[in-house]
Amino acid sequence: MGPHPRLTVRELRVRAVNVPMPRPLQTSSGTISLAPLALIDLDTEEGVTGSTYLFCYTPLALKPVTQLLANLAPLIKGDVVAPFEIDRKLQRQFRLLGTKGVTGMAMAGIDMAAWDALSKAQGLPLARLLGGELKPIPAYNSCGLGMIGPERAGVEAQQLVAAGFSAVKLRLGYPDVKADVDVVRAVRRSIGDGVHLMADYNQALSVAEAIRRTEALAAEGLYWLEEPTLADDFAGHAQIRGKTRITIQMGENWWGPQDMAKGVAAGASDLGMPDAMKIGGVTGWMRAAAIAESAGMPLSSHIFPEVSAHLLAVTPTCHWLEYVDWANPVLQCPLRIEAGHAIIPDVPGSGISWNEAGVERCLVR
Ligand code: SMN
Ligand code: MG
Repeated sequence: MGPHPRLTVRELRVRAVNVPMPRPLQTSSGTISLAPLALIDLDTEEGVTGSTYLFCYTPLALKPVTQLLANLAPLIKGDVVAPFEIDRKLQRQFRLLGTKGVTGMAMAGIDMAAWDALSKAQGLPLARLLGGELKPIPAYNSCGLGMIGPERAGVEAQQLVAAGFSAVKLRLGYPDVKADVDVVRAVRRSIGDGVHLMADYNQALSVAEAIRRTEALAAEGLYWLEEPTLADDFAGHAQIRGKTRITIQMGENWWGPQDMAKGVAAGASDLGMPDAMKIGGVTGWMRAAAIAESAGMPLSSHIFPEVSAHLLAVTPTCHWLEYVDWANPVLQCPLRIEAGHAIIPDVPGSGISWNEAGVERCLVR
């Protein structure tokens, strides 16, 4: 093999889609029934295109995100595809505005697309480009189990396990703790003792209420309890963690590795689960993985299963991949799950390419 060319940014193309979710997700902080995705294609002068998507949470944020990406395109046009350098440039660009929110999302999208292009140019799966191997990653099924009450949750939990998983995640935050406990018991009865059960409060509780509810849930065998209180309240999470035997999980709302470092320093959680977008793309994740390694903190992923599978493969404290199927209708090759593990596709890049017919169906014009 001869030397490979340096890649140069030629164009950034962005599309907006609202993808209907097979199972709408009722969380304590609102229901999500559409996946609002910004689809990003970073074209290079050398003919390689890097692709990725961003999850915008609400259709209200979809256009602002794609618009910001379009505004950034001229800024990086002609730049070498060197994610660290692009990150440095955009961090400086947004120093005054800040990089939490839409700005950080757009930056992460560019970063993930750039890494996808780099690995395609080398003919390597992203995990291999980063120095890893294509190993199966343990995955839990997070495709449903919103706040749908004990009866429906019991039925749905069985369906999620039947898809080949040995772990599922349940959303909590009912009006009272008895209702939370009832749902947990209904799901446990339905899946049996051999399946791990994670639970997620999506920031619903005050610290005092969280301490009361963790007492009531302590004997229910939960594998972890996620975001019992406000995500940026690290001291509050540390207080809750100090009072319960339940393993506390958080991280989907860490905005970049520095934010994560503060949470780790505060002892806010036992476990971490960065979101590939909010943590700052592949570049941000690699730095987060180093923080987790030095803290001895098991690291799971938050949504974005396609790129997260590659990232967990090179994470020293790799724990669980959160499997969601929300982007599947717009993907040419959805992530495969076998025996409860995500199978990293043996193709150049992250394995994300568009099912154009699906994109057309969901396109927001
Ligand atoms: C979640 C993820 C994505 C959208 C809404 C809620 C949830 C999770 O917090 O961890 O799966
Ligand atoms: Mg969560």
